[in-house]
Amino acid sequence: MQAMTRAAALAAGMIGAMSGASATSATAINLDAQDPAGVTLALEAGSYELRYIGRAEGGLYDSWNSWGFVSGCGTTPGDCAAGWVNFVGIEGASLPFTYRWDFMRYATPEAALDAAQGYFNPFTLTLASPATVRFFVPDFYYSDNTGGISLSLVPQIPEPGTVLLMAAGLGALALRGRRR
Ligand SMILES: [Ca+2]
Repeated sequence: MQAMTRAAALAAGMIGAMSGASATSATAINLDAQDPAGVTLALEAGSYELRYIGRAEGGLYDSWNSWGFVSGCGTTPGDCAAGWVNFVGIEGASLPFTYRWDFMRYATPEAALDAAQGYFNPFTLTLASPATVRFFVPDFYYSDNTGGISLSLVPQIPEPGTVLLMAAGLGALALRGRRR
């Protein structure tokens, strides 16, 4: 019984340690919808928290429009024939995903951003090794585009104390396993 309690406490401690990862400085990624190149970042191995940020959060853009106009909107938000989208491409070796988009076309840039923030914020990019990652607006014809996409990228770096605590926890678990 005592062993069970200790194991439970250990597990709780480790979970607490993992969620205690501290956020360091944020990088703003602003993607002009008329620029096919986008933004390329050389990132270290580790986890990064990504968020859609609009103009209200310090970004340059709320969302982008691949047609330069809005048309054919019905009664449901996002069901326009042409409109504002929250589509962003994320390209690199061994990435867990290659884009984010809710597949909708909205009547306003704010509506497309609101939807993206509701669906996706925050999302995590985990790199097993250092990687070059390109963020871009995916399209075929860029000259008719308006707006863009703004993201914030924050590396999730465990504090030194957290790393020690996790190492101690894993060591204790390993010992327990060996004694069985
Ligand atoms: Ca276009």
